[in-house]
Amino acid sequence: MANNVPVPTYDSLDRIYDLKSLAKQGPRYNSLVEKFTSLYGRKPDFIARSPGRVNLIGEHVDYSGFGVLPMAIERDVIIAVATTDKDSKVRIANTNTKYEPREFDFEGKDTIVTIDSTKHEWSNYFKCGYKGMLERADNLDKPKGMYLLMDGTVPAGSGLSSSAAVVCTSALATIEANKLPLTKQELTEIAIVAERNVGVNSGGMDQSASVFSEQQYALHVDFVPQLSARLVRLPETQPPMAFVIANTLVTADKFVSGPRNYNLRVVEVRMAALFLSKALGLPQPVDTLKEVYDAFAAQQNLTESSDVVKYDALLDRIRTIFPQDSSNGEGYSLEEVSDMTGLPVQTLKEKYMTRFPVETDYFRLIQRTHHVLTEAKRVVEFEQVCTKSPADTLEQLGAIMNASQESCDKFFNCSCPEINQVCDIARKHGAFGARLTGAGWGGCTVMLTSESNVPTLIEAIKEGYYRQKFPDLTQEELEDAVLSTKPGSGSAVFTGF
Ligand code: NG1
Repeated sequence: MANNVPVPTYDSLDRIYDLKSLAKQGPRYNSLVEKFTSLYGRKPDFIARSPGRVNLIGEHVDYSGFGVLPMAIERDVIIAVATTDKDSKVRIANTNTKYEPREFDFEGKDTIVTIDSTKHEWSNYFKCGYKGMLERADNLDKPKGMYLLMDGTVPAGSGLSSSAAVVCTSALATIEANKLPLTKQELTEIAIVAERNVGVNSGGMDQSASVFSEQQYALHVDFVPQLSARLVRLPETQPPMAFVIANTLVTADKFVSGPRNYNLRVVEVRMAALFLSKALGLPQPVDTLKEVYDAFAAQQNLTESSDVVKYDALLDRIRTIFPQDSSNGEGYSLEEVSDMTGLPVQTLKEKYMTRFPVETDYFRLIQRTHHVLTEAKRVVEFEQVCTKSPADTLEQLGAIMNASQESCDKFFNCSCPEINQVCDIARKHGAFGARLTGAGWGGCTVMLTSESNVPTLIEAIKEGYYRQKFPDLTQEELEDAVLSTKPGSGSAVFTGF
């Protein structure tokens, strides 16, 4: 796939959305243009657009260096833009009146614009994209002034990457307004770095999915040796497939639960990689399970073999390699990890537990390794089913998603009762597969079903989950909590109004 191409400009919405969505999207775009015109007294020059995303398979494998398979969703952020040469001021408003209009000035080539990341302020996300872009624009002394009106349909804070959608759209609006010659790859790289300005250390999956996706395709994103993305066509099935996303509305605050959840998992898989490199007699100690996987394949002369063969060989080899723990299967104490890796306890603490604190009595290296390797293998298998498209494609893809959920729950312990409940309801109401998506411990689930079953499935989740657990949700909150989507297209500029 060509990553070094400019972001496309379309003059027809059917290049961006599924035909069935046009009846909704057409009026939405018209209304944006009308509101823009009445707000600023002129028509926009163009509309920039980037979508949110959902990860289909490949959970908690990215920080071990393995690839993931997200897709863009239809929900997106669109920004209508007009430019002026009279000044370099940016005026930004939002169709959602909860977000008040803001104005800021270009502060010169060094600062570009000040972003106060201690404040939870919606316009910061626009500033991120704007600043990221202009930092790269060496030949531009004075950027255009901009009039902007934003409309977003990706629910905020739901695990669907609303922030990446805003940052990518903002960066794209800035590129287009100033006629900067940038490719999709550059836009993605800038958006990744730019989002760190609001204090989020993002890995790159979200921005890649937002920029590179295409209708009908998922996206295989690799992180090593460098960030790269490749389109994976989702097969045309009979019945046609659809995805439903349901937010459990249980929020896991990463900062509060990090030491016991996310950050601890990062430490456990790194400890496992170090132990395995020693136990397998690999040429040097390594930090990630992907490095273990690559070095083991080389050691066993499997470099030319298929990925599935390599995963199976490694999984088979490590089945008996971990020592017995002294906690009856709870996991290893720090002292035991010290014996296994040959690093003194103090060194382990400094290496793994200082920058991001972790809280635990036991390190569950066997279970975490099993999850990561089987999940990375499931990414490969999911892609293979998509490519081969057998008669029972939906059943096979669903089974892979269910196996992922089970592994997340049993081996990675990143599910929770609410996620399990939503997945159970889904499977009983026509989902071929259902799993958590994103970090877990709450957040969103994704389900694979047939297009015709979408209303039944959504109603079953509303009835069996939301009306029981969150009876006071407004209609709008409910529509944001559970939604259907198809693999949507990535960033684009629209001029057909
Ligand atoms: P979410 O919960 O979607 O932000 C997080 C990580 C991903 C990945 C998944 C688990 C951040 C910003 N994102 O995703 O990189 O590790 O968990 O697969 O930390």
